Amino acid sequence: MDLVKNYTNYYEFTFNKEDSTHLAHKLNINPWSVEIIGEVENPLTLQMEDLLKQQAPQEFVYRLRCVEGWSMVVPWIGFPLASLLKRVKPLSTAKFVKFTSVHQPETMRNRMLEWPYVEGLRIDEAVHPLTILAVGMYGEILPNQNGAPIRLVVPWKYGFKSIKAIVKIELLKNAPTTTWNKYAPKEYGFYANVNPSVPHPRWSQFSERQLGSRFFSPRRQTELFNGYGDQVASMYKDMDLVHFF
Ligand SMILES: Nc1nc2c(c(=O)[nH]1)N[C@H]1C(S)=C(S)[C@@H](COP(=O)(O)O)O[C@H]1N2
Ligand SMILES: [Mo]
Repeated sequence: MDLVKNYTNYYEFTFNKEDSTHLAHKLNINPWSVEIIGEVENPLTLQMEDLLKQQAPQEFVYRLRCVEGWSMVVPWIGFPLASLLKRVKPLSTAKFVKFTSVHQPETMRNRMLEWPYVEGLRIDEAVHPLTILAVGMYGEILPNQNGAPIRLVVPWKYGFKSIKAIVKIELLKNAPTTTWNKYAPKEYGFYANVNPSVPHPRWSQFSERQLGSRFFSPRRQTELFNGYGDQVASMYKDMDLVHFF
């Protein structure tokens, strides 16, 4: 757990994976609300307390594979995104979901990218049962640096899709522009499905360094869809995964 807590990517604060632990402590997460709007019948703004009351948190043990080539196993506490989206009644015109992180410029002082951090999914990906909103990990409340109070986790995609500190969820007709894709479109695709046979332009994605394994362990061979192919491959059956990387 110490490893997951102290090796985080939180670029609004820093490039450094250790410094985000103390820098993110300054984030103000109380009160917190999440707005769910767009192509929905019943738009909502939910206070964090109410949101939690309506969802029964469960544990989901997932492998997290970062695009940088490391991975770890994290026991998240959360609930399927689908169960929250059900409450706003998506219209048939809702084809994509856009997620926006909080932006608190007083504490988020790294100027690397344009903030707020934005991510997106196709609607079928968003309502897939593996896609969760996490509010905790290791049986405890989510630490700030890991995305408190609420973050997305999409286990078959590279870690950058799993956006932290969500304040807004918008259902859209068209694909949103997302932070990493806008910054370097040739390096970070919209889909970002884990795929060992599509290298990043600057490094291979064939294998990964496993963080937190107890003993020295060799690099793990990266699996297509991070090993979740049985459950998700059907969503991409007619798609060229090299073109739509
Ligand atoms: N808002 C926000 N969300 C984010 C990031 C970020 O910098 N800002 N980093 C992403 C990246 S690159 C990864 S690998 C994961 C890391 O999650 P962890 O730090 O909890 O392990 O969070 C993702 N979500
Ligand atoms: Mo990442």
